[in-house]
Amino acid sequence: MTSMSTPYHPSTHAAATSAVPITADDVASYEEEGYVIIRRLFDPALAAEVRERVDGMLAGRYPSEGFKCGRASDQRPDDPGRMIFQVMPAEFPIRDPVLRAFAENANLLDAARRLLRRTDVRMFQQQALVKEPGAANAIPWHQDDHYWRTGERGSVAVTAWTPLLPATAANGTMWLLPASHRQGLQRHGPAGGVSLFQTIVEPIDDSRLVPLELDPGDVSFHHPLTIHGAPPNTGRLRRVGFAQHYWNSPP
Ligand SMILES: O=C(O)CCC(=O)C(=O)O
Repeated sequence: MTSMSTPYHPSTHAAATSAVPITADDVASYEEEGYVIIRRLFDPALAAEVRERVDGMLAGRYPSEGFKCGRASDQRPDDPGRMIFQVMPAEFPIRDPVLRAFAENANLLDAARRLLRRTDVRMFQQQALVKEPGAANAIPWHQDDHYWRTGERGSVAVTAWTPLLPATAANGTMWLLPASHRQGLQRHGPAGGVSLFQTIVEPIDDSRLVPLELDPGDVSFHHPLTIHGAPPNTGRLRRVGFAQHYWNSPP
């Protein structure tokens, strides 16, 4: 989930060759279910490097100029987004070298291109969302296209979500509603107070929700109309989620 901001223009458009090929079954599953999980799409050591930068920026160990860094939403003292911490580039090219390199990761880009069945796809935004244990840090049910409107723009998009630490149902991982991308764009409204985070207004069928129990290196790709969100972190371990968003649109 991100609001729209300056799109990213990569300096290189590497013709990616994937070490983990996306199969025709993966593409079919993505199109049918609105998401697909690819295990070990990249080296978990890379997730550790990215996490060091995210945590380091939040703690002030690395420069965070050019990023939105801190509380994900802080519109008022009762904003539910205050207990979620984010690192999100506000300028492109991304200033941090590790996050910039991750934005250009060939396996992720290649997977996004294959799932969208086109080659003119590029990353336009990335966002780390950190949820500490025991805080009221749910991310409300939403569709990314509520923020992006790619459907109205006639473009295609996909979100790659990966945990930088093991993500489980207990520690507030993301949950998805399979096949919900077929139901069109839902009405969104305020989520329990004044916040940048919005939620789907109508009740959703929570009996069919699927938790993304993933390890670093695993990636879930979801469609911009797939309903998703995340309950609070009620576990003992931190949850560090990292999303990269890809599309084919001109700025
Ligand atoms: O990190 C999360 O739990 C939510 C992220 C999200 O909404 C997204 O990547 O589209």
